[in-house]
Formats: sequence, structure tokens, C-alpha cells
Amino acid sequence: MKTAIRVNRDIQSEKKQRATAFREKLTRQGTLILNLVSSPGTGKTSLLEATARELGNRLRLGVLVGDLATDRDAQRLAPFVPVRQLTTGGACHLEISLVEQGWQELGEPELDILFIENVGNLVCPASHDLGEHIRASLLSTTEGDDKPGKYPKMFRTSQVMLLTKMDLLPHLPFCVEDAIEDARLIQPDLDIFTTSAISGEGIPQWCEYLEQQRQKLVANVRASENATD
Ligand SMILES: Nc1nc2c(ncn2[C@@H]2O[C@H](COP(=O)(O)OP(=O)(O)O)[C@@H](O)[C@H]2O)c(=O)[nH]1
Ligand SMILES: [Mg+2]
Repeated sequence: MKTAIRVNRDIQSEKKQRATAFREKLTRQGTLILNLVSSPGTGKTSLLEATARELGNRLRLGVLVGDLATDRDAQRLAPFVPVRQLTTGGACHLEISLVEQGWQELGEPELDILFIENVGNLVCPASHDLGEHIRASLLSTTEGDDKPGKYPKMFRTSQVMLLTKMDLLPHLPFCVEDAIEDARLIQPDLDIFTTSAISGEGIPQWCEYLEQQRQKLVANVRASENATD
């Protein structure tokens, strides 16, 4: 005989609370958390490789990288930065429970910046808070300049947009101004970077932004500690 059990729990709000707790814990340690989101193949792992090469000798970095299957991205990043692969087993986005688990497997290190590379997908990851301070959407020149308006939630919930694969621009009908205008119609406060992991264009500016954001986080933590003294 089957018995129905009623579960009176709001699972989404539980996940949000866990994400908030994770963000607060790492904020107190001075760790800036970034959630990188985009379609598959936009260049998230390549950007992280370039970022780790540029910042790895100045800042303590760590990466959690999500995929449906395989640890290929973790293998690519391992020479540059401490990394753990989060394999979702088919799920199209990361959730806070996997992030917490990956963080424990990394050894809960005190980092300056923790990057989370989400599963390649411009839809579902928009609805899941992973405890990040900054959500960065990547859009590559090969995907078309009309995508922000077609996937509005992803860009509306982001603080940063990176236009990637700028080295290919001469070969493609991609208009940088149109892509930026489309995105800013959705999220007027977006910080925008144009980058290429191949030529290195925009990587120093992106890394400078990351350092500034991390310094701001640390300054805010100190200010609130002083206020409670
Ligand atoms: N031309 C060019 N190719 C890139 C760039 N960044 C990544 N790629 C290529 O795009 C493909 C997907 O990159 P990857 O970093 O794996 O994307 P991810 O799936 O978003 O992590 C790979 O073949 C990369 O070599 C770039 O800036 N310029
Ligand atoms: Mg990747």
C-alpha cells in the first residue's frame, strides 16, 4: 500500500538560505566569489586559465568547475590553480549543495577569489544562487550580438558581461555596440569587458577589476568589524 507523505518545506528558500550563509562565511574570510555563466564553449575555462596566469602569483585563487560529465575542465585548470570538478550527473546547472561539497574537498582554503564555472547553459543557472558576490555572463562573438535580449534573466541577474573571442571579430557579423546596447536595456548597471583568451585583449583590465572588487569586499568587512567594536 502506498502512503503519501506531505512535506511542508520550502526547498527553494532553504537553498537560498544556504547560499546566503556560504556567501557570508566567505565574506568574513575576505574571499570574493564569482559565478561564471554562459552557453557551452563561450570560453569560461579559457578565461579562467588566462586569469590564473595573470593573477595567480599575486592572489590566492581557487576554482570549482561544473559540468554534466567528465573532469576535462578541471584537468585543464589544474596546472594553474587549485581546482575541484563538480559533476552534476546530467543536471543543467550547479546548486549550492555541490558548491559546498567542492569547497570542502578543496580543503576550505583561505582564498582571495573563488571562481565557480557553472554548467554551460544560458537558462537554468540564472535561477540558482551559488553564494556568489558577482555573477559574470560571458557572450562570445561567435554566438551573435542578439543573445542578451533572448536570454534576459541571465543578463538581468549579472553584474558583469564579458564579450569573449574578440580576436575573431574581423571574421564575424557581430556588432559589439549592439550587444552592449541589448544587454544594458536589460541591466543598465552591467560592467562590460571585451576579452580574448587567445590574444590576451582585455585580460589585464578584467584582472584589475577583480582585484578592485576584492579590495572593496575586504574594506567593507573591516568597516563593519570596526563598527561593531
Ligand atoms: N578564437 C578564440 N577561441 C577561444 C577563445 N576562448 C576560448 N576559445 C576556444 O573556444 C572553445 C571553447 O572554450 P572553453 O574555454 O572550453 O569554453 P567553455 O565551455 O565556456 O569553458 C575552445 O576550443 C577554446 O580554445 C578566444 O578568446 N578566442
Ligand atoms: Mg568549461
